Amino acid sequence: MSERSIKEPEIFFDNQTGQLTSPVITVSKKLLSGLENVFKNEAVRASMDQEQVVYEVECYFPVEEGKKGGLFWGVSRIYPGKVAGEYFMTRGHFHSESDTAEFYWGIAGKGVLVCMDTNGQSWAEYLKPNSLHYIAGNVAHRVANIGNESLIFGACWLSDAGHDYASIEQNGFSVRLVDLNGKPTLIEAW
Ligand code: PAN
Ligand code: ZN
Repeated sequence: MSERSIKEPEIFFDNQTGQLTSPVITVSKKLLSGLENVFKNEAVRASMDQEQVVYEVECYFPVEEGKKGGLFWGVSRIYPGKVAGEYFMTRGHFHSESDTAEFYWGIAGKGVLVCMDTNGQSWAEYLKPNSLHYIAGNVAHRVANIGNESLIFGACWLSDAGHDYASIEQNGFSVRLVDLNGKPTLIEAW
């Protein structure tokens, strides 16, 4: 009988803190300077500290982008803050490859996931620790932090999904999430 070795894992994910530990992580940071025209009040965004980090994403890409059949994994952290009453949020996107779905799940903090289909119909749901969200293909998705602490959520998507930011840059979402008298409120944007 020959003995085979059992490998130690190289990648760790802490479900409580969102800490991803891997020899191969890709980190991207979005500063306020990189979010031109994302918030309704562009003048206020432009007048704020442009070096402020709004959100960052740590990703594990086990295969090259565009490869069919692979999976990507990421953890996003949105810092608390607002631009003229509108909560700090991700840019949001459709996937470039039509009909590629994604899972999001809440890890820490309080947020709202805003979705929009290709007809401009929007809906939103709270994203909180342990909540699980299936985002169907052809549905644009964005997350806003409605709390006073960092909002952390995980994501898993197909390696050939790609990101289409252009449609959202041109038209935005049909709803916006704003603080109205201390309450997160979804309002029509179009
Ligand atoms: C997520 C998002 C991440 C950042 O990993 O890419 O939360 O949001 P934006 O990409 O809209 O800036 C995901 O949805 N991947 O497909
Ligand atoms: Zn996505």
